[in-house]
Amino acid sequence: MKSPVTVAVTGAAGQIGYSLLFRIAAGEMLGKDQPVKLKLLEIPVEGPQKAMRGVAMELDDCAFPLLSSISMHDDPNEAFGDANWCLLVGSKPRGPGMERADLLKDNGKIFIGQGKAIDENAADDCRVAVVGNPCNTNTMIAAAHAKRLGPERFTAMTRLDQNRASTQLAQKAGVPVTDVNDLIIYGNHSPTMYANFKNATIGGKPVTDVITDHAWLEGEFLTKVGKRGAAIIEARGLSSAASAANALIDHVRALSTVSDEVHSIAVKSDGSYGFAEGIWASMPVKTVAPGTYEVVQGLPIDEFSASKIAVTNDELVGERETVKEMLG
Ligand code: NAX
Repeated sequence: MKSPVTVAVTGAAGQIGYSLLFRIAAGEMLGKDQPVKLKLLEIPVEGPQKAMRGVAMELDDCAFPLLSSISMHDDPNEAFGDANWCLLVGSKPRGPGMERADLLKDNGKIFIGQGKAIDENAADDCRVAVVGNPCNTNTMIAAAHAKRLGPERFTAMTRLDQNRASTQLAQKAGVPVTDVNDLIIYGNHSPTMYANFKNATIGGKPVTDVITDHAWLEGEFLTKVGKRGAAIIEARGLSSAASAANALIDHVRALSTVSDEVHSIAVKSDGSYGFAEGIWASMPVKTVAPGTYEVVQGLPIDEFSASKIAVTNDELVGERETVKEMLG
């Protein structure tokens, strides 16, 4: 039996947490032979703390063979202690009438504290994946407050956008989603993201050869993917939860598994693909060692793609400007 991997999850009483924790405990994220210790974090308020205790009771009631232990916390320093993976799901939702800038600043404060707590307490090999929005910029803030762990350990999730876009292409082409490859999200996890269909393939052929309605690709497809989160809220009355949890499972599994598969992760930009250096932007990455990625270089970017990347880059640069006093 392998020794357990410690996974800390914030926002454990939230709706993504409720879809995520059971799948981690069932071995779907780190493997069916990999025991896990779960460390759950919630805000120090009785309602969420009580709800978290309920989730832990249900985890107990599943008798998962791979779940070695569960602990519950209201202090990030304890929750992140010895963690090999920190999954930062919890953050404050945008309230009615709240400006995006206020959300950035409010949530930024959470990620200053969590970045420091991870850096001071987590295991040496710790990897961090951020889901809580605005996730790209929250990741930048957390990484800015980590001195021991390098910025390459901090990633933000755009896998849900990749999964959404791949399915839209498959449905339009009338093929199974497994026929769609190399669909990569560029930029921010926001409606400005660019789902780069130009380099993607369907059944090994360029998407633009299979789907000849190019106006749909350049228009409705991109808008649909960018606004899918809002469409889910409209339909369900709640934001995406099971699909977000599923995407985080995919994100961590892809990042833990060495392969030639190219996947979308928001990472610290080194200037590749026209992104400003130092922002966290989604790009094509390949996993070269467990937990370690490389940005895939040299993929062709035509004028249309460059113009889309410029828009999402500008938004990310603007977000960095809004939170600049939080970057240490
Ligand atoms: P919920 O509001 O259901 O749950 C969030 C939980 O986080 C709450 O229980 C809250 O008490 C807790 N929390 C807040 N601040 C915390 C802190 N400082 N430490 C620990 N816990 C804290 O939201 P849920 O639907 O689970 O969504 C969580 C986050 O994911 C939101 O920010 C949401 O915007 C974001 N999303 C990101 C997606 C992505 O693709 N990157 C897609 C889905 C989702 O919208």
